[in-house]
Amino acid sequence: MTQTKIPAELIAAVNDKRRAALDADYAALGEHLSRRGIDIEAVKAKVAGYGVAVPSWGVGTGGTRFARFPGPGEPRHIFDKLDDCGVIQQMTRATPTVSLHIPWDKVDDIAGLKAYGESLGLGFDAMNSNTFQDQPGQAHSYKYGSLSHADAATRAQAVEHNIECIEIGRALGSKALTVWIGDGSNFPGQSNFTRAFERYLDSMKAIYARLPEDWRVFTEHKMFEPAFYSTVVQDWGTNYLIAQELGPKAFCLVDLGHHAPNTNIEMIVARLIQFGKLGGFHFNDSKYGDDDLDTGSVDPYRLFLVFNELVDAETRGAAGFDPAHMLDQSHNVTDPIESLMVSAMEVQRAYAQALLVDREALAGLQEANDALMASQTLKQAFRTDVEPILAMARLEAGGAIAPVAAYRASGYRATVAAERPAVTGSGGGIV
Ligand SMILES: [Mn+2]
Repeated sequence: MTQTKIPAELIAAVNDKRRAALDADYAALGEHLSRRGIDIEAVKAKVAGYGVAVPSWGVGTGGTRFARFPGPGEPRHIFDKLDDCGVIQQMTRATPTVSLHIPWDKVDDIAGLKAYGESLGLGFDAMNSNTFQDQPGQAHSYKYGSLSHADAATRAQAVEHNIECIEIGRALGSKALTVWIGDGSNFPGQSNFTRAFERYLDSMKAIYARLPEDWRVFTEHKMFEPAFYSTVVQDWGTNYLIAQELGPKAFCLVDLGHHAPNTNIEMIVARLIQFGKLGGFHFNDSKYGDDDLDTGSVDPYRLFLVFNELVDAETRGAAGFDPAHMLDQSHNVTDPIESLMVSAMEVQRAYAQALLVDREALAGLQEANDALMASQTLKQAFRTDVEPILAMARLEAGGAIAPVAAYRASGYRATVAAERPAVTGSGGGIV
């Protein structure tokens, strides 16, 4: 029996008030879509089957390098974080898994953690290692790098940490490890690009050798920060080389915020799919850099265009296509639970919109070099308000028609604020 943090009767009461309007909107959209030759039930079934993982660190208030302004009821540890993730899943029915960060989420009783997740209806997605900050009592510092560090003992320590993440993940039922390193340089000449990358590859090969048979490893590129002149894994080209060097269990992870402004990310996605190396996503949004804003909050069209490539690959049955979907955001001025619920729905929305693209028509327009109508074909799908499909999928799965409204009505934040005394310095936020 799944434990629910918010009474089902409360969600049902809030839903009841919106039910008639939803039924009418769903019927109207169904009629509209059927004129376009689209079966709304088929789209809804796909949306209902879609899930995106919530990052455990996302339920705490994030921060910038200037300050962090904690909110009330901050989770104190991974069990509190799982409670919050359980609420997000209960409301949206779009986030069945959680992505953990080690050592922030490390516990002695891993079996107990797994059971607690299961009791909330949550599974465990990709494990995230952390060699971008030092932990208390650590023998070697990562100030000048981790997996690519000039010192062999520091590299060995970072490799060992990643292997530990695999072991913990294995006990939790996870099937993937995500590796992002902060390694790089702040000054021209500080680091030898080639030697640093050689050392990184050697370290990653040692980690790769310890991957269980049914596991994948995702490497995540990032153009800058915390290193401001160069990073060792700076772009998708380098990331692709890594995946190629390591072998068939290695894939590239695309964090939407880890590129230069205006980079054509959907095209990167298409390339990685074509060559069988798209591992997955960290969804977020940005205006200037790695802003880690809520997914779809700044540029929902870009998110749609990414999903357009994913649905294209899904439709044609691209070989080895099985990307992992995760959110990776930092919430500075919102209630993290609200942001994560809205973001999960935004990802679902982009998926639903991409499912509406008339792919046969689009292919014909592309062949005929009809640029205007080809772009209009995408726009027609993007402009369609698919909210009734998402809301109906949520309702039928036991979730909320309007998750934020139901969550606010529940008073969950005030309840946990009373139960959880404010803590300082808990791992969480700035990634
Ligand atoms: Mn990320």
